Amino acid sequence: MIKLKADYVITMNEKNEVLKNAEVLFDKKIIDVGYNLKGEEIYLGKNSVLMPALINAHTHLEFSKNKTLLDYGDFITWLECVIDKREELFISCKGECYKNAIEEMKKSGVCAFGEISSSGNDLKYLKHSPLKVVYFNEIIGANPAIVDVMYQDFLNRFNESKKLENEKFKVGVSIHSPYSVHPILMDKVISLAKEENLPIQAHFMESKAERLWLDKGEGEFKIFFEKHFKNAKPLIKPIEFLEKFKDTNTTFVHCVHANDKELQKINEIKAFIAHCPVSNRLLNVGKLDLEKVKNNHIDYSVATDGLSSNYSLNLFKEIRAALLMHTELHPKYLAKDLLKAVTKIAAKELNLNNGSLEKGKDADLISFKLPSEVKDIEYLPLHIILHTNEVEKLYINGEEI
Ligand code: MCF
Ligand code: FE
Repeated sequence: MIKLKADYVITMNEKNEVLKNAEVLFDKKIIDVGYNLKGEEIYLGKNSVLMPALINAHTHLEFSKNKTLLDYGDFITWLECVIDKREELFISCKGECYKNAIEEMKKSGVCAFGEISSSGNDLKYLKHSPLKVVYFNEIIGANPAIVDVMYQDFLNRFNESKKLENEKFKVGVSIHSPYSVHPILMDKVISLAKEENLPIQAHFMESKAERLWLDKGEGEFKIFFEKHFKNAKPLIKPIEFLEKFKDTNTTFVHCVHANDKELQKINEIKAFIAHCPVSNRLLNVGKLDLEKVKNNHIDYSVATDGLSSNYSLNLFKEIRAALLMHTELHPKYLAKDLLKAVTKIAAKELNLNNGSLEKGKDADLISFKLPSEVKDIEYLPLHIILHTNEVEKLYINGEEI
């Protein structure tokens, strides 16, 4: 059993309590949070913060070798570039490359991440990850002629990953997007997820081009599809796409160009949004309307996406980018939401039993120090986001990593 004491304890409990000079008692699970708990305490020091460890809900570690290879600034140009360089990037990302990616997340206090796997190449490198992994096997393929082949390939990867499930490695499924997956494949994969109660992720309404293509069959995607496939037509209406995920645990990634009806639908089916602000900026697709997301009562996480569309996997840097980008929101309140986004909400998206310091939750926690005292506790989240890049301690299932 370990008892830690910190100047500030952020619980993320139902009441969203922040406790001053409080203690957290845990073994593999959180046993208690409060004052005068039993056992010998470790005091974390002046201006110390203890909080749930962070969760990076959406990444693509397969692309971790990318630094300067891909073209940023326009979504379709980036996509063409990814198609072109995908193999090269995958082949060159081996042990050290995955290790570095995980290390960067770990240093920033990440205890768990959602990995979108399109090839299965990453499996052997992630099965012994020191961080918890939710491994989303991705399905992609819009051509009806190869639906069966694509599904079989998906199933093979899925079954391989299933064999490795344990306390720290869980499996999910990912439907790449409404423009790139045939509805037959969507249905097959969603029904599998329902049977096995698996979390789902899907990229949705990331670019203006996607909006135009799905609404009208026009725009840059028309040119893109004419180049790659013959007679391509949009395969599904965005609302129909969303409806397919009713009664599942689904996270829609990006949603920058989702309209009011779609946001209402996302709320109605109790789905989540994963917000990737740096990725959105670099691919120059616009900015998620967080005010609308909030007004529609949708819970959102913040994630880095992969190094395919980011320069870093540090999750503190990512939420700082969000804080600076969303100028329409008061920084004090936005900061509060952002900390919740990378802990409690991300845990829900990934079906994990962590993300808050409450009795019975997994003991996944981080500690670090602020440069000086925060008098008004209302400003604590803001100062944490402004002043933290790396953490001092990271515990996963009660073990210091
Ligand atoms: O989230 C970003 C941008 N939107 C879509 N896809 C990806 C992102 N980063 C990597 N990807 C992957 C995706 O999973 O790129 C491929 C898919 O495997 C695009 S389609 C060749
Ligand atoms: Fe992504």
